[in-house]
Amino acid sequence: MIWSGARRWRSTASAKAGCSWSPATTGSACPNRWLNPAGIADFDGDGVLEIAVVVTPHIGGTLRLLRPAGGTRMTRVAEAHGFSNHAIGSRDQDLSAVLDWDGDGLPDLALPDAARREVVVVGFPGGIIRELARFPLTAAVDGNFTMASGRIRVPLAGGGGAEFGPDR
Ligand SMILES: [Ca+2]
Ligand SMILES: [Ca+2]
Repeated sequence: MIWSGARRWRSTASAKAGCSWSPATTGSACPNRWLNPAGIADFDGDGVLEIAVVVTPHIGGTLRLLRPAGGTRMTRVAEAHGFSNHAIGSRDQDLSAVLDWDGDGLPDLALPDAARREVVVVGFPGGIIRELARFPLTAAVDGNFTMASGRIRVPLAGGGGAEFGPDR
């Protein structure tokens, strides 16, 4: 099962150890640690769904792969710095896409870098974040990613757009 941008997982809580995970609430054990979900899939192929989120996407966001550990608890599987999937003041929160970029049968994740001037595609084989591709953009990402015919469409500031797809 793969889907992205699952808004019901929105939370103001950090998923780091010691902080509670509180979907769809504004209360948090760790204030000012907002995170934005990027995708939900069995990213490492172990039969269990993981949740990819970007923690603090406005201030040097960290991509974090989390696995439900019962109740409201989450286990951190992996993380990498340098990502952002939300711009301050924007209503668009789906700046990411889940697809099997490298054709290995495992879902991969495309999302902007911290400056939202590049699209980065990462995979999670073995629970380790691995960069698969990186595409510089002519302008900043300015809206939700969409998928069409297996390719990612990215709106850019100024009204343009970019499109990416795996070369297979
Ligand atoms: Ca899994
Ligand atoms: Ca893959």
